[in-house]
Amino acid sequence: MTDRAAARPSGGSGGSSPRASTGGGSPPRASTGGSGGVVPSGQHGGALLAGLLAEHGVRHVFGVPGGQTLALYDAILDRGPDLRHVLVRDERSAAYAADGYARVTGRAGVCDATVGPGAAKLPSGLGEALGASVPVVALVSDLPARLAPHRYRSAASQALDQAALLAPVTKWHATVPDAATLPALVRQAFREATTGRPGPVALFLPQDVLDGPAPEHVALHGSAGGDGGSAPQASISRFGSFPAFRPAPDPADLAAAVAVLQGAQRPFVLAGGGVLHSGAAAELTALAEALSAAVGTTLSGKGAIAEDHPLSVGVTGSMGTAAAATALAEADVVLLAGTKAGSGPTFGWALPRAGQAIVQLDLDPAELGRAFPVAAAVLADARPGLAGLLAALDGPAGGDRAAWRARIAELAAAWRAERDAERASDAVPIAPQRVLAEIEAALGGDDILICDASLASGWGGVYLEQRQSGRRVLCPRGQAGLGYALPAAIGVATARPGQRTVALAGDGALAYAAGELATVAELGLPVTVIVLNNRSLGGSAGTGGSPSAAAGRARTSPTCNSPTWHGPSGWPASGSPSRATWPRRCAPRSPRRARRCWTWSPNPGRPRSPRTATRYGMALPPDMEADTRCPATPTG
Ligand SMILES: Cc1ncc(C[n+]2csc(CCOP(=O)(O)OP(=O)(O)O)c2C)c(N)n1
Ligand SMILES: [Mg+2]
Repeated sequence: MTDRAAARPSGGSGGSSPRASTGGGSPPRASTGGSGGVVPSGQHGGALLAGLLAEHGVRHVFGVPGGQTLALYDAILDRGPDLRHVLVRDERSAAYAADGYARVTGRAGVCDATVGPGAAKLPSGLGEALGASVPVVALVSDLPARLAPHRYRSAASQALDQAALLAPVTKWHATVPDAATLPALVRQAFREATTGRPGPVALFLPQDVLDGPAPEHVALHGSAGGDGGSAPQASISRFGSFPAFRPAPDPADLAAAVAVLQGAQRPFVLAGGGVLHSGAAAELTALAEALSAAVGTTLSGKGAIAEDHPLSVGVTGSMGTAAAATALAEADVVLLAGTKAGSGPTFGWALPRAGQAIVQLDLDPAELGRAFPVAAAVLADARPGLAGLLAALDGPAGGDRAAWRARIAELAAAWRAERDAERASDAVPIAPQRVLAEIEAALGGDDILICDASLASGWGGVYLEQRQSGRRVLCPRGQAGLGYALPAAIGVATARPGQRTVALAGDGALAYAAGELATVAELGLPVTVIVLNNRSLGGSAGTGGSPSAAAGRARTSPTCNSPTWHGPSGWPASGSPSRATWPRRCAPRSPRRARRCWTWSPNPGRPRSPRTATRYGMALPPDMEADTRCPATPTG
């Protein structure tokens, strides 16, 4: 046992003694360090777990300890600096940090939480990762076997049914029954997280498994050590990254998809986060060029194409650009690439609409045709899928699309002109559009902007032009929970200490994560926090509604984000058509009024007509208002 392990209180808040539960086996010893080799006899389960993390290429673990996880903490210390623990202020932050870390590294993010109250903080972050298909491995301690049967009578005050709590926010979860099974289940956890559609997983680790002796002679497959002569290294380490495999498309499916795409006069590609997960921006751009297709992205897919590319129309949907909305409405064929095609980017599934042929490419077979009926479907990882489509194009695609290219250029130019006029604002208090222009000017190509939920995502998605492809702007679109940006920035900055990371949050969102300011300061992370303070929970008021949509025309800015709508004063400027419809009691002019804002609700019980749907966050092109397929609810 290391000194640290020897000194720690047995059982911590769980109050159990590891020796009691494991029969007082031989004391765990310090690990050997390094990332491979054979776990020497006499080590504890925590050391074995740390070795298993290392064999998957894990460098950082985000979390908050409890008495039940200290063996893991000991082992991480022993493996430093190759493996480091990042102590955050809240397990929710740990999960968000692991999510941000995964999004920018392409490796599974890892977080830890202790049994009961620690586990209870994880669902926000794991839910975000589930919705955004991000691989996060949550290591959650559990009661030791000795106490587990007493869960029903509140053993150790931590008698939570953790599996039931985390099941809805994980792709897979398992309890490790004993140390002998630990290697297989840790490896399965990474396999589940990074294969197919990536997602979060939870591994429940009873305290006696972590504290008790590890099995003898477990071979670890690490980059720095031997593999004990068993499985080749790549077979395990690849599951630390995603996509762990890149399924290739079926040629017959490619041919069918290409037949639809080639017949298009006005093709549009809607690219989602799957394209970035796959690192397929180059393939997407090449295909769009070959097709002369307009390219819009979801917020999660921002960066799938450089936004100054002549075919780019920016972000689509209720937090998107007018150019994207109009191009999508005018297209005759739409390729959905690596996107769930959820309500946000599709205007509540109103676009694409009936009559527009849809081709869908996705890694998850269950996605194909889920949101929209499709004319052709391709099951593949985005990179080989897009490359396959390009290769299958037979000669010049669909004849002359010069008119469509000109139309795309016209829409993009009009949008940019309007955007730039807004960004040039010298209003005081400062308009968010200008804030984004300044951020754009200040950031280098590799720097990262992380937007919080609510209006910050719309501002960042639309008013920062990302001129380099790749994942440079992160938005929490999996769950859209407030409080994402700062902890995710901790994950990003930990992964990329050489780059600048900017967290952009509303005043409400920052309050969720304010404790993490101390983490940033303590660790000296290169994180800048910018608060868009409108002194209100602006976006919660029905996602703001769209003044111009209510007036029957397409928006030219994020639906919910016009400063005349939700600006720093929180009060619509005179002349806004929204003035008549916006509930005046949500104007946070005074603290008293701001308080009322917290309780305002857009008649949740009342069924919504298409018109009210547009008022609560939809920005449809002019002829679309009566064709809303689903009165979408706003998301933060
Ligand atoms: C954890 C969580 N709780 C509640 C919501 C609902 N919600 C959506 S937007 C919003 C207001 C956000 O206010 P702020 O962060 O100040 O941003 P603003 O919209 O004012 O720019 C709320 C409460 C949410 N998305 N997440
Ligand atoms: Mg606010």
